[in-house]
Amino acid sequence: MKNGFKKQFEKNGFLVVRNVLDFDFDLKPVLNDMEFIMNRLVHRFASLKQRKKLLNYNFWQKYTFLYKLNIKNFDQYFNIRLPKENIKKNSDYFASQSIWNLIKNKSILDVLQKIIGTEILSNPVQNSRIKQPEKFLKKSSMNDGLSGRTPWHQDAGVLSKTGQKSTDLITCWIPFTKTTIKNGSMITIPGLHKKGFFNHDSDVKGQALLRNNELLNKYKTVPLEANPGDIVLLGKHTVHCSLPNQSNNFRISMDLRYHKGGQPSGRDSLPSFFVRSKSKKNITVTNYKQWLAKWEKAKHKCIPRGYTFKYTTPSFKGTKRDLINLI
Ligand SMILES: O=C(O)CCC(=O)C(=O)O
Ligand SMILES: [Fe+2]
Repeated sequence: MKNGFKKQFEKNGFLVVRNVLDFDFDLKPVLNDMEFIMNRLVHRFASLKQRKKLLNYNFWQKYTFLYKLNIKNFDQYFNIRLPKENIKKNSDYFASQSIWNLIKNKSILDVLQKIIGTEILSNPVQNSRIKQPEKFLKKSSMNDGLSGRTPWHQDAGVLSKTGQKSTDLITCWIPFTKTTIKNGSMITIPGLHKKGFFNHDSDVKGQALLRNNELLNKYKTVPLEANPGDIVLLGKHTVHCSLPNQSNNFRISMDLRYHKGGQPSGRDSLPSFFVRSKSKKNITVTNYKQWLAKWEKAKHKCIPRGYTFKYTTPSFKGTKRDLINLI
């Protein structure tokens, strides 16, 4: 018999599970590491005279100061994943011990196990998102999913063709701040995932964008509001986007992903490894340094071709899988 979590997840395409994580133990370390990165950026980009004052700023003040410096690819300093393009030997990414601990978090894996079973792989499609109030955001970033609004999409849209077909991807969205409609929670349309994968295009930012998404306006959406400690699970066909941050505060989240053992990751050149299995010998990455080594190895493999992954958009050549023909 199906358990309650699985039933709800399959019915709605999403599941909000409350109080899975502990703020001080699981989440605060990631925020501390983000602040550590900011301190390093202060050392690198601020004048000697300003440094002392800046280092005493709080998280938000530091971020705001650094943001205004127009540092190239600023989001990348805080993003878990390798840059999509222009991959070089010294390309950096936010792969901290605190994130490794989250990926392996027992309580997260216990929830996932109820949905996909005991054989669970970490999927390399992962992001961290620091979203300041939209009123402070540069216009050019307003529709950038890492720092602004995330456009309508299904997560299968960021996988390779093989992944789109055969990966049961589960997104585990983790809030580090209270996330509400006002500060840019995600919204979704329950049940629409049952129609399968719709055609996506690339938007101006190169992000996967659901074709004809204006048709969704007639649907009633559900906000995926959550508190630190909660997790939000999404399926690969769950239609979702995120609202603008219209509050005066920051909204920080991370999206980790997992898929079923035996399936491809959908980003074949990047690390994918068992985080839970009945067979102990499947668990080959057991500590932070091994995880980091895997990412570094993947990076070096990607250097000759210059990119780490590409979205395969449009997802379908014809119009048969366009939303307009399916709803
Ligand atoms: O947090 C966001 O803005 C969007 C996240 C998202 O699309 C995802 O986690 O799949
Ligand atoms: Fe998504």
